[in-house]
Amino acid sequence: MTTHREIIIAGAGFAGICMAIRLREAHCTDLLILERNSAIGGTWYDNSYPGAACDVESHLYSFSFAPNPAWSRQFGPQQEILRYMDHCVDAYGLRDSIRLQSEVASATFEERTGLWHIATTGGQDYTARFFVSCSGGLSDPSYPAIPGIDTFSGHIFHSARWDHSYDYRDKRVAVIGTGASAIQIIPAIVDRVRKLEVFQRTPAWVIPKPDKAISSFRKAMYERLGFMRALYRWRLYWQHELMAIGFVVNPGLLRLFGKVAARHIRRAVQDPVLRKKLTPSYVIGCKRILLSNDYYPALQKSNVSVVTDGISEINSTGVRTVDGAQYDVDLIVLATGFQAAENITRFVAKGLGGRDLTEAWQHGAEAYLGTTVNGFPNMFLVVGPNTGLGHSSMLLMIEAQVGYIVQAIQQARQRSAIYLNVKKDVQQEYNRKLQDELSHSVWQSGGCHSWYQNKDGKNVTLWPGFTFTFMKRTKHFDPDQYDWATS
Ligand code: N01
Repeated sequence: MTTHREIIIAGAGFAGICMAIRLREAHCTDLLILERNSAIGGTWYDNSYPGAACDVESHLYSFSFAPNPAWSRQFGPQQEILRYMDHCVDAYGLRDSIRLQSEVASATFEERTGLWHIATTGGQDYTARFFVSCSGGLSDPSYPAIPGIDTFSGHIFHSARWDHSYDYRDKRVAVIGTGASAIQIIPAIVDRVRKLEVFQRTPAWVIPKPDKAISSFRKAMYERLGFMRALYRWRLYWQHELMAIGFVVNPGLLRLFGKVAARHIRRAVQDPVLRKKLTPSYVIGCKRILLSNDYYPALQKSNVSVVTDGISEINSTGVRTVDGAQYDVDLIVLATGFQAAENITRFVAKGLGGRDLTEAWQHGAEAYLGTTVNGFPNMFLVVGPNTGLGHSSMLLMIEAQVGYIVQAIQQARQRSAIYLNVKKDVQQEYNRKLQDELSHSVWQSGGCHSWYQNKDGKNVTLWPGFTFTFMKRTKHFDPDQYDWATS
């Protein structure tokens, strides 16, 4: 049996929840969210590893329309963020509009009717006039292609698929990778494990994390005096926006952060050999700047080794490096990141003339305003190509995209359109300018390769600028940028 809804949303993370809330407010109530997990939360459900917390302040990393005066810390822990998301789902009456354990496998556009046919991996079929992909930029783990990985006889899992049934206490543990996830996991487990081998391929720039508990007094003040909370959010917003100048306008300005990071490592790491190992050679900002106060202290504990020789193989008992050293372990944690620049949608999408989205994106994913793709009418992407941020809260971008999509759907309704399709030249020109701006950024010129880039080195993930510029671009939906099919 096929179920029809006017709008189907894939994913119940921050993007999907925001999309549904705003659509309902705009009286678009015939909608359904299909979520692959058995609970809502998206990346915040997946990433439940020990120590998981936000690295953007919670008063900024929350919806502008649903403030939470009760955040316990500057940087909320994962469980608290999930509770906030659950609260939003209930407060906005979305619970009944979410189908859990419903993973979108394919979405196929039918030109005659202007409908999307959506199939889930569980065999359910849906049709929808509008299809919104909110499947997230960081949802599919990247598993390293290390020879012999399948032969390991111990326990092995990815950081975003943490096996909580496994007791790692008093075990020998290897963590592969030293990115944002690893630097939270390592301090959280170090005192419980017998031995911790940290396999670092490229060191990250790490600056102190200005994290602390928010006092009861401040929480009460934010509760009673909403403008004080709003003022605080406003301050955080501009503090983060200033960083964008360094990322895209003048990478030289990042030198200040470079000094902070260099001082941090000088003060925190006494051993010159270890300090050298942990000091990156690329310009700060080229890869994500990490925030932590306990990562360097954790690495200096007596049960920890930082291994910088490349991994040659994983065998049945552990990890072998190119110098021939063998590290026998009970558990391997793959903190190796996500497939962010490839495989941007998590399902097969076929647009006009049966064209496959993967084929359309063979030279790198691109969209107009990160939201619509020529040849894929009535389809919208939240957190689509080049909407990611290196400097601030993704929720700012999500809210901007969602507002734009609501306007597009309202326009289509008013015109009784069968479909709207972004013009090819509009998309091309937009991306030409965008890539031109990116070419001056630290992400392209800073001397590193990061998950921001695809295999050809093209940056398909980040927005090259201030969030307010993106907000301005998406504030008003311009119907002239689209071809309209009407009956
Ligand atoms: O992943 P990463 P992550 N052999 O890609 C290494 C967000 N996030 O999960 O740098 C050996 O940053 C790889 O080495 P290299 C945030 O946006 C947010 O940590 O490629 N090593 C790197 O060290 C973040 O940027 C929070 O040389 C291998 C690591 O694995 C994004 O998620 C918390 C390897 C991967 O680091 C991803 O972070 C956590 C191999 N074959 C994450 N392959 C918040 O707090 C990869 N590596 C909000």
